[in-house]
Amino acid sequence: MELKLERHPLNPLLAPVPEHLWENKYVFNCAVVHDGELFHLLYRAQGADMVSRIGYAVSTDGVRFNRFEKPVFSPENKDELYGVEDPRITKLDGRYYMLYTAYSPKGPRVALASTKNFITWERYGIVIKDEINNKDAALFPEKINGKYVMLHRFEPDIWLAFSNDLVNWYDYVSIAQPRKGYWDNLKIGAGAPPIKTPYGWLLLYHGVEDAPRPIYRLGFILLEPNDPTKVLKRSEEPILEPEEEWEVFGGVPNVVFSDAMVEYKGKYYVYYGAADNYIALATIDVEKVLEWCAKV
Ligand code: BMA
Repeated sequence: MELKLERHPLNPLLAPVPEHLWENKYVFNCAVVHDGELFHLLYRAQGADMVSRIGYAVSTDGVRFNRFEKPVFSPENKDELYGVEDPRITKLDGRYYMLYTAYSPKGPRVALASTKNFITWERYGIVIKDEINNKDAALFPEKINGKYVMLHRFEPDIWLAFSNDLVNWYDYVSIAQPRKGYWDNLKIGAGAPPIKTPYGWLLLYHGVEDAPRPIYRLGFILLEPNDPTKVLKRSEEPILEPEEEWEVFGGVPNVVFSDAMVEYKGKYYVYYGAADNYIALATIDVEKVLEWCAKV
């Protein structure tokens, strides 16, 4: 049985705001956490200057969001000259840690910041130090075998790295690669931070198909609970692909791209950027996903 996400009828949930210079062109890839009461959504936005900043919106139901007028996280140094992109948030030791892409003339690289309130931040700078393009980074929500674990992406594979302090990372290892003849034949990257299930770590990821206009789709990967370098299962078919007009046409056409999956009321809520232009929501029953995980 292959899994499919269902789009929420109120999509797209967030669109650019014409009156806000920093977000009047595109709003898209977002991190979302649910703290037991509220959904906190941090999203990438671009305005007239095409620099990416991060906006904040909050919601009680995960669907209707109240947005802040000003960005809560903006470029602050030369490593972020072109923008701060694609946040992914994980709660660890009572704080929210955000991995994001710091984009500059040196290319895209992985940086870390943390917060307790989504408005004031502590910054730790670039954490994957190599002078190679890197992005699509996400932290596991707990230590595995005594170490913090991060997903990241040296093109075209999904990689892991390990750390004792969240700032210094080592033991980079490729764990999943593009598949010839499949919808993810060009490059792949982590989506949301992984969610623990009885069957292993459930990782939402994006796969890109080599086409004149590359197509971004979503799928699941299941990783071994105590050794997340091992892939147990991977979606044969995409769980979501660009179909709606606002997914097929926009800032970058043919893109569904997610940084966030939240478990809420028996469903996984997957928030995604559509055509690098809008923010949308698709859901799936947790039970269905667990059935899929169980059949390894
Ligand atoms: C990727 C990232 C994403 C973006 C996607 C499609 O490389 O930069 O931020 O959504 O391309 O343009």
